[in-house]
Amino acid sequence: ASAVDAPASAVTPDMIQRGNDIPAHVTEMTERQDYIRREVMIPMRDGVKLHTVIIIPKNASKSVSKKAPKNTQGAPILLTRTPYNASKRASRVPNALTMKALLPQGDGVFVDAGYIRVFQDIRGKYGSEGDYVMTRPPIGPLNDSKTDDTTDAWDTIDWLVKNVPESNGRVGMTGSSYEGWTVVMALLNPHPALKVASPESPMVDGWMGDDWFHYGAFRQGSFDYFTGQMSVRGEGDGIPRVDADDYTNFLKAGSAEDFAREAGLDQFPWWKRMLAHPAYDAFWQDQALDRLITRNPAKVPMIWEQGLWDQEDMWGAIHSWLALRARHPDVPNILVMGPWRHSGVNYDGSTLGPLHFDGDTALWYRANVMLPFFNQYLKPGSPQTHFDDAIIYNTGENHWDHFRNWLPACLENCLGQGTRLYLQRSQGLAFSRALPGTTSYLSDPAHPVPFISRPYAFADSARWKPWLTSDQRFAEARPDVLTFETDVLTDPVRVSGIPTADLFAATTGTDADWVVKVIDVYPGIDGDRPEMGGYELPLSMDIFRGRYARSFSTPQPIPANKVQEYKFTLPAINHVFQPGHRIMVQIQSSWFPLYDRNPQTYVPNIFKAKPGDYHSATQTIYLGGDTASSIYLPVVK
Ligand code: PG9
Repeated sequence: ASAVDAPASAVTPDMIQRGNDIPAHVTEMTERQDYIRREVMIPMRDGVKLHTVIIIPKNASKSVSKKAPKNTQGAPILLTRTPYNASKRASRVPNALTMKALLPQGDGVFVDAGYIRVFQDIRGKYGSEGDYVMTRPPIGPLNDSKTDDTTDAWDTIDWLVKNVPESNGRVGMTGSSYEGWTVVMALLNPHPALKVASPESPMVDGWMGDDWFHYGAFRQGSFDYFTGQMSVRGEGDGIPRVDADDYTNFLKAGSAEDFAREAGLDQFPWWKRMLAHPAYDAFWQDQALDRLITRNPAKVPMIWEQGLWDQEDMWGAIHSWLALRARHPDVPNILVMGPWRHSGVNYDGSTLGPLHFDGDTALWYRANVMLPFFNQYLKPGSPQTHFDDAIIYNTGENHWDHFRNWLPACLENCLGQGTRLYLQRSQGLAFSRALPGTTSYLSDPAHPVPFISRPYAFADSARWKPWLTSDQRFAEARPDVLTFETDVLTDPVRVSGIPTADLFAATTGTDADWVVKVIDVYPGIDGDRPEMGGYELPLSMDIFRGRYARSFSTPQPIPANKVQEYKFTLPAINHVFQPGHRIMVQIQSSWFPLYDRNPQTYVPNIFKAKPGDYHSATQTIYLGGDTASSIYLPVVK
């Protein structure tokens, strides 16, 4: 008999499909998880509600027992306020069984220590209500509303300590980059329950050296960030490209504004504000948090953290730490710099690019510094910590250094501290004063120097993250990059601090960019790691837009063919150049497409430079005599 012939079987009552297939309560799925997840909308003082995800270890609720001694009741809260999707931040492995798998790698030590973890979407992003303003300035001249991320942090902490019964009423804040910025904002007027904070690579001054500009040179990778962040409340897309190589895409477009216009960025109020403020005017000064944090310093103990190869926010942590220490030495204030890329503190810190470190340096820091420091203020009865005020990885000897009074000379300004390493004739570099002379190169904006070997796309995060460690031999090979190097070192040269570039230079143009790099050149042959033979490892590099040599707020044309001094600090280093290595300095006038091209003819606003404004210029670096170009290296005797 075929199936068609099969006699119909009788319908029994259990086969009837009625009612709701979604049960009123489902408990089984979460029963095996070792945490409880709550999603709440926390009301702010103006009625706007912010979406907040609270992850509570199940044993935290058990600790809230009447029988437990009072000071052990409840768990502390670790809070991160984010523009990057609180739900996603709190679900590394979606629906994980364990809180450790659920939360980001960096949270592991806090999970083990029984913390409650909270992620909140900032105003206007993802699940939160309200309007979004890019790194919304504090209430004041640039923000005439009654709320900012200081009040939002306050209201959130107030709600959490009153409405999370498993909490012990104590809150710590952490977060990297934009999330680090939210920590600094909370510190401008902290809620009394905020007991400790760690701004990690915080975005602090977008003009001087964090995400948007470095000393006035604009970072063009920002454009994809703008569309990603501001085209929708959730996650937007980057900008579509014509070519696989962003060198080609940006060169063909023209000025940064030309690229932005083609990409439709005119629609974004934030870009319009930026376009109108290329110089360090009140728009940037009044939102630079390293200036604001000293006005009303929180007494909250804090650890400022950043990477030694932090490709996004190199400025914020160290400058805030320095400013606070100078004006308010009584505020507990530690600086930690590890051998990390941007936000690398929260991942595996065993390697970066070609470099191998002494174990997982990031985990070491989280477990041995950050957690005990947070415990001290958040878990009553925890041991007191006794950390030095600067804990900096030594990238030449591969270990941590602990300093009691790091950068003593930097209380007001680090400019010009250290031993002068002079640029010499015939590409030499030495601590002795150079013979007078000059050396020149032709800088052509039609053929700018790439910042990384081509082809490169900003979307390629695997290359972006470690790019500050990339071998500089590709640049040395170009005729428009000047290279100076010492003899092979016979003794170690220990450096610790903030180098200063001090160039005496002339240009045939009326504006110019100056890129200066301090590089460790490895011995030519490395038997153990052949790929490191002759490697040119950058330790400290930056770019300076020449029009700002006299004033950051009021740019001026450079007088053509006249020698001028350009003096600016470079990112901090803590390194030993080993015997057999050489110290190298490279100088060039473009770093493309990371930084927009300087037309080399003075125009009021470089964003608006026209094709006819871009001209080749001969750049001449002066050596020796009264105009001896040098690098101030923070050499430790
Ligand atoms: N560096 C990123 C950023 C911070 C603040 C503003 C814009 C970008 C970040 O990693 O969050």
